[in-house]
Amino acid sequence: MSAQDQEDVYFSTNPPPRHLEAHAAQARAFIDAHAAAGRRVVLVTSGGTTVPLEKQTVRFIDNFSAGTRGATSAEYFLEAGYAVIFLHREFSLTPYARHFSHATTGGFLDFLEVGQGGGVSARPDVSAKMTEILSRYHTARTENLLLSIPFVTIGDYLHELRAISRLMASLGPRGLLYLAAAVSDFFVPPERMAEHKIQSTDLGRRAQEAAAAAAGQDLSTDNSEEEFDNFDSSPRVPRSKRLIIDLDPVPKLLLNLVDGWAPRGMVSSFKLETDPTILVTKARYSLERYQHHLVIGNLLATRKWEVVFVSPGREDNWLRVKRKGKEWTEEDVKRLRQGEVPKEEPGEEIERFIIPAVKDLHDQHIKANE
Ligand code: PAZ
Repeated sequence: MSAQDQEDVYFSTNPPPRHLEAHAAQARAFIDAHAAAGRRVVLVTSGGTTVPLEKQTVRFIDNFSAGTRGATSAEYFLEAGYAVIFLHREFSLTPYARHFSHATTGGFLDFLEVGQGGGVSARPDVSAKMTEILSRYHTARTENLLLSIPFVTIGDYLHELRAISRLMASLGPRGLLYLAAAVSDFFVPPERMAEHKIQSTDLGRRAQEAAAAAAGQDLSTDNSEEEFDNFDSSPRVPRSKRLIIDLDPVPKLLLNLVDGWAPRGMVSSFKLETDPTILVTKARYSLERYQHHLVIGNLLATRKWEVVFVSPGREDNWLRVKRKGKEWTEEDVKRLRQGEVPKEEPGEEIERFIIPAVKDLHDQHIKANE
């Protein structure tokens, strides 16, 4: 099947999210305003996509991503003069709020206190930091530089990504797509998805059958939405004891994005691996397969310490953060590259280095294509 056929099949069989049209209208207005002002726009995708197991979803498959990379990158893009569309997993980390919303030392209420006059104020020890971050946030909001659009499922994400990328096409080479979301590779297609909560016991199953019988349906022969087993072969242990999830591959739509949705924009994607021996090879493979402009490789364990830029016609470029009070030795770097995490926390945010390096490549992309 051609890439276009795969796209058509996927989008015609997987329903769009409820707010797609409203989100697209917001994105269009945002892009038009910034294009008119000659400002660059970046689409940052962030966080994990869920894979629902039921249409009325109680259970879903998820992944580890909290959206740190995307939310942090969005802040640095704003600092670098970009307008940012932040397409993110609902309730994951967001720019600026991230400094207080997901702190390991407590929730955001822990940063506040009731003053003597009864009003609420920031705790004195965080007041300066909060003032500075709040002021950056207010600038982004009042100058309309940050548009946040949420998604939840893999289907929502792909619909939103296509709609917004197509709008980004009007920016030509000045549009930048920075795809940092952790996107599921597998999903349950709608025709094999249970309508209701999957039952774990015979009792639940019998109750569903009784309800179906009362409604004049026979579930034993009917392969309708009430049939929750999405696996084709006959199970060896009773249904009441097992849940077999048979997932289809999510179509690889990056080629469609690069060729069709935003053909003149700069497209950079991330490649996540856990095995250090395959990271660069997989990043290069991705670049060759999708013919885009940049793959940023990172290892799960060391992603806050080091990344590698893989781009056409250039040497691999490793970016690494400084250590607190120490220099990197050759031996340290070797261990890091093998996925060994230093004991201390990173001395700074690696996005501080990633974003200027991406911007540099974007400058070159604009020069070559405008
Ligand atoms: O959200 P986070 O900061 O915890 O993780 C970021 C990341 C590892 C998901 C991102 O850097 C990334 O590699 N995204 C692409 C993942 C993929 O290969 O699909």
